[in-house]
Amino acid sequence: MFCFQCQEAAKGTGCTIKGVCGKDDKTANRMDLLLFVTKGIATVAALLHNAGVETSMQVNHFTTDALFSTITNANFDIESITGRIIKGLKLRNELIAIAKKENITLPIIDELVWNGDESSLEGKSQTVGVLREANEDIRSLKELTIYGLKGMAAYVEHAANLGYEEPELYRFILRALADTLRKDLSAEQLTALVLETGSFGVKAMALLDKANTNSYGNPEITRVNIGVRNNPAILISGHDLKDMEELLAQTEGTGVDVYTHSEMLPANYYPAFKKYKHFVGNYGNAWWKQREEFENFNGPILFTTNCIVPPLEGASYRDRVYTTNSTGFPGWKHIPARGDGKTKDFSEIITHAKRCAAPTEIEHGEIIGGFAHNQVLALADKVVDAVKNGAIRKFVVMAGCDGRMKSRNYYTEFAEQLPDDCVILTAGCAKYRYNKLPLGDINGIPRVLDAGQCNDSYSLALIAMKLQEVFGLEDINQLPIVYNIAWYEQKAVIVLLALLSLGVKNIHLGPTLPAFLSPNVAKVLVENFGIGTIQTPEEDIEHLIIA
Ligand code: FSO
Ligand code: SF4
Repeated sequence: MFCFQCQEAAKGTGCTIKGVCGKDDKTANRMDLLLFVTKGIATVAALLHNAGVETSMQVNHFTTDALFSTITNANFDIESITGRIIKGLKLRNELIAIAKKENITLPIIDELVWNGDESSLEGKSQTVGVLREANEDIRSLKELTIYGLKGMAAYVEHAANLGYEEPELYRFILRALADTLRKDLSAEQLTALVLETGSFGVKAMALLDKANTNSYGNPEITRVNIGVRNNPAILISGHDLKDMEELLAQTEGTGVDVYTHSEMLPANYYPAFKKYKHFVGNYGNAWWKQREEFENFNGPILFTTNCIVPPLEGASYRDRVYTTNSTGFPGWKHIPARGDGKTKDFSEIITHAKRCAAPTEIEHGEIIGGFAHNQVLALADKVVDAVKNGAIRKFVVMAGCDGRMKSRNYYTEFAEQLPDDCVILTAGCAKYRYNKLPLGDINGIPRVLDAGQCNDSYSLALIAMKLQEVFGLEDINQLPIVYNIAWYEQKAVIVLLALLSLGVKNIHLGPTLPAFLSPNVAKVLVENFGIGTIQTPEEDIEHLIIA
């Protein structure tokens, strides 16, 4: 195996024996093979599209699901990855048959020729990894594109689950994926593809924002309970709001409470979910603390997306975790997709919850959030006044992910040491590093404004654009906003590429730069976009805020 897609890549270069995330080598290779098959599908689909031939929704959905299921910490279940490969080969062959009928000449590439049966999957999977591309700069640009596409696929899938789909997004994903197989693209052309991926990332986040807010209302200022009640309960993790809605509806009146976990915390901010009296609040922290927190939760846990941490051998919660969508874990029960026009069936989890004790309290109190674009813009006058009269010196965008590396204490220390006249704008699970600190407010504006999930970084970009307009600035970089972003997995990659495509410069990225950036590609990002990494909190505050 060779995998270097996330921030935890072993030794800062890549995992080769077993993933730091817990992914074993066979599963990692099998994921490479799934991407190999998916790239074949994308190649034929893109050629069909060029010839004006439509492809089915099945192609779109297969592709986004394949990309999503290979995101870090989403799926550890080799069987479910294998099932996707077999389904993918069938789909690819159907597309090839259509292309032949249309007299479209297909390239002679392994991705379209190989037709392995199940016995050959393992051998083949060892030969199709990212190191197949020998040129490290070309590899870097292609993988940067693919990781951006994985993040985008996640957002597109969530929007689709709410009934919001845009053909141009699917077409782009397929075309870009096909382009990563081409041998004739130069480094310059691939750099352009990376940036184009970022601009489609903006569109994907905008679509998901529309899907979420049209379905559930605009997030609003909310005090979220982090304590517990005495009823048995279900903990829902991940990002999928459609699952959240259906779980709340199906648990209503059953005596089973619902709590959010990690990236699902922002579900508390949506008006449509507030009507449920059994929706208690949020339990626990960012994804990487789940081993301890799940022990204490006592009831069943539902993963709607990443981040899963493989449980320890003797973990008491092993038999009370459920997955759905692109997630999977060997031995855990998987809740099947909803049939057309039907809801998912969560009855087994609800019955399971009734057998369990109520959660053990691990924290008490409230946290505040709900500062997505609509809410912040409703406070725009107050915010603009505070900037004009000097009460707010700077905004620091600290969106992104949290992770288990010790070096991430930096973000807590940075937040603690930030001068009192600075406000943190956040989104994603990065917030758990500082959202429970007593950072106070500035004239009633909390010093940590949480917009929501990582995809709600879109809100932060909208807020910046609005402020640019209000202050009459020509360039978004003239705003008193600095960017100190923490990344972990591929959804943060699409957020980063989206910000770059919007013209945001001088983003600081930590705790380390991606292993998949070759020195030359990193140099291009530094020279053209001023991308930097982090130093100490003291040095960075001096450099970003004070200087
Ligand atoms: Fe976190 Fe995991 Fe949102 Fe990611 S829970 S790390 S960027 O999946 O998705 O912030
Ligand atoms: Fe390693 Fe990250 Fe890949 Fe897991 S996802 S194998 S930790 S690089």
